Amino acid sequence: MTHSQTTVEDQQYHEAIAAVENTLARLRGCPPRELAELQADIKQLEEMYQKVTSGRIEIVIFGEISTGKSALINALVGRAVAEVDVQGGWTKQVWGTAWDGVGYRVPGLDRSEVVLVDTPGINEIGGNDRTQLAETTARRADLILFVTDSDLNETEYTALVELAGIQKPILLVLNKIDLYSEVERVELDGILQRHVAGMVPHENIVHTMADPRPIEYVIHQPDGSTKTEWKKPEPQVENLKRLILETFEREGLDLIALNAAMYAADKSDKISTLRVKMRNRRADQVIWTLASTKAIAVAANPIPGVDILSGLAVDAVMISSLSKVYGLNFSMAQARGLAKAISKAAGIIALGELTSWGASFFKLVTGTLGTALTLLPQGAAAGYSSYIIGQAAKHYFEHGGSWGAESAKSVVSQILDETDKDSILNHLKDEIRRRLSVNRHAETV
Ligand SMILES: Nc1nc2c(ncn2[C@@H]2O[C@H](COP(=O)(O)OP(=O)(O)OP(=O)(O)O)[C@@H](O)[C@H]2O)c(=O)[nH]1
Ligand SMILES: [Mg+2]
Repeated sequence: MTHSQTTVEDQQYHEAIAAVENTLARLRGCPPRELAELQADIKQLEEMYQKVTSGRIEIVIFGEISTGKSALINALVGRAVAEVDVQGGWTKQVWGTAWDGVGYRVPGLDRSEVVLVDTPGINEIGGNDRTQLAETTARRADLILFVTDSDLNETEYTALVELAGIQKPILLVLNKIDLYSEVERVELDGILQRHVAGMVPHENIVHTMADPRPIEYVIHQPDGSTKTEWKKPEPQVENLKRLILETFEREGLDLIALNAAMYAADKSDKISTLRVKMRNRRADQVIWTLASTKAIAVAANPIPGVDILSGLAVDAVMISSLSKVYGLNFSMAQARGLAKAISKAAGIIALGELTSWGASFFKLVTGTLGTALTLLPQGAAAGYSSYIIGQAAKHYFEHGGSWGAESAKSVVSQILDETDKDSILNHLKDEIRRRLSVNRHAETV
């Protein structure tokens, strides 16, 4: 991959290419654990690199089913490249076709081309998939054609709002105007203008006939008689083509440059978000494992005063493991210190207060385990307090090993306020069940 073919002297354009290159390098340099989740992004960004360096402009066509999106592609290209059908939901895949006849190429880029991208109707693919597919396709687009054949319904309006949110130029195409009288067209135009105000400027609304219905022609014969014949009028998409060309002439290079830069920025954000997410997931794993360890240990060691009952050893291991997740390697002594500080700050969680709900919790667990644990609601209390200590420690490590502007006490009470005891206990119960079922010695607890 090289962009040596470019003779473009445009700083913004070269900055955009550099942004894509840097983000690609950042993506490829991610540790293996992250790389596994970023494969699709790397591939997409490589494609974006190809796109911007070769000067490929993508026009993506969105709209509800049967509004004439595929017909519009045929009309623009001038031959039947796309399948058109009266049956709604005909186009199933996003696909593209080169629009050679457009007569535009980004100045200075020899390999530059314009591609028309057809998409399935926005109300065709279900729920999340639809949003996902539309989102990825729209993010690559340099120019969006939104096709409708009447006033916008709610689905169309929502889709348009989403598209407008990604800051790409949008042309609103009112297709099938052969079905409306002149008066109706003017009226519809006014309604659309009002409905898309703030998203699509008036001059970007355009009327087309991509595949008009046949009309009856009267033919005058040489012998003076007349006959009628049904014929399809020629498609009318010239004004759309003109508008597209004007947009390209005005900002062709800027469009692909801005687009690539935004795309790279999105991917870069994604790495950061992924890091936070993965770190969070690992931290929670550590917390659940050790909170359930403590619950079991406490339940199995009912003698007050035994160190394990205070849970300090387990909490210290938890905190030291958490510190590693956040790249801060706490020694066991440091971890103990932090565990103590948090427990002290959390002094409000008195064991007594927890025993009442703890009792019912452990009865549930012992349904499969015999009777030993029934007596020890303290186990549940211990697991729960570990969870709280773990969450507080997480906050501490997320802030680079400090309580930030807050105190340990306010952090802990905030966590307590935000924590739903029942759901924590249920999760803990599942965790304990899971652990006991994989541990064949569990029955002897
Ligand atoms: N009257 C009229 N019908 C049109 C026009 N353009 C397309 N159609 C008809 O509308 C129907 C749907 O056209 P398509 O191009 O398949 O629509 P689409 O938006 O691609 O539909 P999906 O792929 O199903 O989402 C076909 O029967 C076309 O002949 C037009 O300008 N006028
Ligand atoms: Mg189609």
